[in-house]
Amino acid sequence: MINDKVLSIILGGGQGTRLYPLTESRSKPAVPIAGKYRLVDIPISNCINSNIKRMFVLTQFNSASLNRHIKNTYHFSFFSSAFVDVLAAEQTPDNKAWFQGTADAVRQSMHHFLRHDFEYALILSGDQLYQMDFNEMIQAHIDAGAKISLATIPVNAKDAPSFGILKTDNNNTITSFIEKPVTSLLPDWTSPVSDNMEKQGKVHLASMGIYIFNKDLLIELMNDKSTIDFGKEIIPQSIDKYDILSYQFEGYWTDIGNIDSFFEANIGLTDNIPEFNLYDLKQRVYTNARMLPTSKITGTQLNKAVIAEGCIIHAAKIERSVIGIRSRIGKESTVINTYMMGNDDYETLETMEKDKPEVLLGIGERCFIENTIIDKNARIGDDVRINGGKHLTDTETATYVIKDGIVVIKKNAVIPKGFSL
Ligand code: ADQ
Ligand code: ADP
Repeated sequence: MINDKVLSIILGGGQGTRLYPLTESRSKPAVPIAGKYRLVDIPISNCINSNIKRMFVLTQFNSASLNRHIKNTYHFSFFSSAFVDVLAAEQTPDNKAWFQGTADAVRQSMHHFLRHDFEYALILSGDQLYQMDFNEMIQAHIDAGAKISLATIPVNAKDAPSFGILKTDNNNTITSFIEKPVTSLLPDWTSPVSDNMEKQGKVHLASMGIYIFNKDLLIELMNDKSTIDFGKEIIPQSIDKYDILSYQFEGYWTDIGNIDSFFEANIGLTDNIPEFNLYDLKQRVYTNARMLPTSKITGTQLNKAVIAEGCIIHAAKIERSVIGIRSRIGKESTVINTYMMGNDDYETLETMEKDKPEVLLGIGERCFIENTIIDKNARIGDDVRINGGKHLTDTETATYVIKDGIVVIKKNAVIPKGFSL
């Protein structure tokens, strides 16, 4: 079986500045998405669904929540060779630095990979939402006799400057590649695409940041210590030297590496037919099986609400929002266009009596919250009004950040009664 020859390497994130403040106290793979999952569950689930069961997650720092999540979630049989190992940037006598970029992260971890028997390294980004059968890509890689393959997708001119853009010949061999081209260069970087893609203006072929390398070539490339990134150096420098296959994908795929796209991807799950299908039992998304109680909802008008387990909700109205595990929302509150991540624990009557918190966990009574991400364990007092939107300018305080009009309430933040934004 080809998938036995594959080792998967998940790039779990650099400094994490683009998703700040969600990455202030956790590593990027541990960022909660869709009410009950974490970012890392997406590439791991795609691997499991493709029967690729040996995975490394490379991360800049080792967060307790990431390790706990992996340990609590991915139990494989004692008799299986499957594993998910987290490798954090480590200081060694000859390397005192953090991972400088994606290729550097792989280089610094090579000695861990080489302990395993594999022929192909499947390198994946940790911040993308998609469902893909990697076996088809691996088979295409083998059939084409390629040394490197890139998964590619047609994108429009607005999105193209965020990606590596490429051109191919008739055999889907990549002939040129440019990392994040400026808009003025785009007219020279179009590709033949299907009629459906052309109709949507998606005429530029982008790298999805999903790579297959033959093991021997990866070892050779990693010996050159001057290369830091796959997109900036390894791929452009390899074009003229090796056959690189473009494996074109036309399913749903989105990069969720910044606050705006992260927010849209989560809120998109409330659509009638979301582009990302969490209900496909053949392509399940796995996560920690928490055995939470069901959600209890009283007197709430719900419209396009995605509500995770264990919530206690008395709100007046929840619209186009994702409400995460163990969320609590008080009476007469309205939540619109919001992603509430939920809580790590419940506040019990005993702890409330003992700690006498001024503001309870979750959203209080008579609040109005719109266009907001509420990170885990936040406390939002009664009569709080948060009206996010493009009218707000980017800013940061101790308890929240505004980015692109989206208000992000920080993890564990306390927003006092009557606060208004
Ligand atoms: P970007 O996503 O901008 O472009 P990059 O910032 O290198 O590239 O991130 C790729 C992945 O690696 C992300 O999941 C990121 O979190 C992770 N990562 C980044 N630095 C890391 C580090 N030091 N240690 C561990 N993980 C790290 C890339 C390609 C483009 C392509 C897009 C598609 O360079 O060519 O079009 O992905 O999204
Ligand atoms: P989830 O996947 O449900 O978000 P986490 O692993 O982040 O779970 O844990 C949620 C909370 O549960 C943590 O913040 C912590 O309070 C508690 N917890 C879970 N497992 C442990 C553990 N092994 N040790 C200490 N606390 C834990």
